[in-house]
Amino acid sequence: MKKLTVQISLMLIFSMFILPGCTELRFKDNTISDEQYNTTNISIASFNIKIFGKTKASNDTVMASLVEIVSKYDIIAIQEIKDINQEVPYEFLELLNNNTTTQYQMLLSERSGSQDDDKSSQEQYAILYNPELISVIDNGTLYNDSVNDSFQREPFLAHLSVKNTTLDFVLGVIHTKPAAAEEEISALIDVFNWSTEYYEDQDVMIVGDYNADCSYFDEEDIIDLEIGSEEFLWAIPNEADTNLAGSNCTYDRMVLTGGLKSNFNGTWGVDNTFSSSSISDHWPVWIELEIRID
Ligand SMILES: [Ca+2]
Ligand SMILES: [Ca+2]
Ligand SMILES: [Ca+2]
Ligand SMILES: [Ca+2]
Repeated sequence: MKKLTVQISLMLIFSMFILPGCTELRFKDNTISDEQYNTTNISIASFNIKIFGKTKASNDTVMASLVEIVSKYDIIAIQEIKDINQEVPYEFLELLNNNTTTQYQMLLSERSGSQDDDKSSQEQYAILYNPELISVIDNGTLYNDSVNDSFQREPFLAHLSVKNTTLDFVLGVIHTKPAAAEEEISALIDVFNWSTEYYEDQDVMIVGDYNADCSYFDEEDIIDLEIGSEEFLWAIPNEADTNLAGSNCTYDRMVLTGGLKSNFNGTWGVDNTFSSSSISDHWPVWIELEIRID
């Protein structure tokens, strides 16, 4: 025991003297590992485009801004599509692809809010993605909320894979009811559990407008939730301001579990490059995943 202590002490003293050398060695190690394991980065965003319906779609200035914003990302999950005829998402996709080199593809949900008491506030979710980087394993489905009726707008979930890598994962998107944010955020654990089972994949991320702050939710309570445990990574931290209003509210979140936690390279952001509330009352939030190439 004593011998070990002496050895450790000597190692500590020794390492103090060689510290500058160590830094250089570590740099060399990193260079070698970069050569051995090439990685690719993808960006994933979530955007509540406030009341995205016919009126907004007829505003050319707003639509041009939306094209510019959305085209920054490899994958973007959109909430609050409100068009009873379900035409707006297709119109937007066409406009997007007419104005960008990336030819995005879209996964579109049914109108969410299937239970009778939810039908007054139905919305569609859309996942736009760059098919050069992403392939679709499952086109997606609304979470079956008929048993517990936990959600006003049940989440939409799709199974995706990142091309040239071994990563496949479930991407879910939710827009919670503000007045029930606490109950709905808490119930997301059921959606995570269902997803891992249904898609046979531990790697699940649920993004969206959680309404997870300010008057709707006390973000200090996250730690008390099952999805606040160490199994889950809340990539958009409590200090992030995701609403255009003067208040500092972290409504929009991206919560990751499984292997995705180690794919998240720590880079996240709030795209607060616009200040016009005619675009939305939310800014997009985004993260970067770093994935080893096969
Ligand atoms: Ca429901
Ligand atoms: Ca997986
Ligand atoms: Ca906050
Ligand atoms: Ca704000």
